[in-house]
Amino acid sequence: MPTEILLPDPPLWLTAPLMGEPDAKRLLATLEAELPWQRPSLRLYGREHPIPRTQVWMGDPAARYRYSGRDFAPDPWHPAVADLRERVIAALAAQGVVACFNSVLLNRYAGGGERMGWHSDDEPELGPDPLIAAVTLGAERPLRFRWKPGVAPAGDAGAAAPFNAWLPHDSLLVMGPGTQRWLQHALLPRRIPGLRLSLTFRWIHDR
Ligand SMILES: O=C(O)CCC(=O)C(=O)O
Ligand SMILES: [Mn+2]
Repeated sequence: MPTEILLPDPPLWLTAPLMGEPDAKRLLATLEAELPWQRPSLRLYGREHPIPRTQVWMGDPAARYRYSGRDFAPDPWHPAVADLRERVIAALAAQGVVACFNSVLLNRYAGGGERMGWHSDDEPELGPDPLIAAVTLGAERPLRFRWKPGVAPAGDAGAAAPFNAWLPHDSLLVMGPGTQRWLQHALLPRRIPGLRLSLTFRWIHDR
């Protein structure tokens, strides 16, 4: 599995292809057809805004997740997603990384206009330095990263600049410890047609 290191510290790396065809294409079609994709509204400055994508929160029953003032109870594991979790864990083990995940946020972007704004995955229930594994299926789009104020690496200006991680179909992006502490990421709108799904595997701690 060819792997490209995008950042050494915090560790950020991309593996592709993850599963190969026809598995990746079949998984995309299964998730698209069988999951209960939802578009919840989030409250911002007293107003409700439907999120600019659809999503499913899935995981072990205890893996409840809070963000933007809402509490999401997980859907039970779909067998295809449970299989993918095992594949991701095996791919990481082959890279010398021991990881476990009790939940996954699945995001569905119907086209280039659907998006996710700037954020870090730094909710308290993820723990201080989570490892998050993100699988992409469908349209290749860039996940954009920017350093938080005051923590950009010293040296040439280039090292401190925002950068894109282009995520192809059937790829695995690993955001290692420190990524959420030091960087933000966003899936910005782009004139790139086509459906894209992402599955971000996480470990949710008990509160
Ligand atoms: O769709 C993506 O690649 C990013 C998803 C993401 O940042 C998240 O689920 O927290
Ligand atoms: Mn994220």
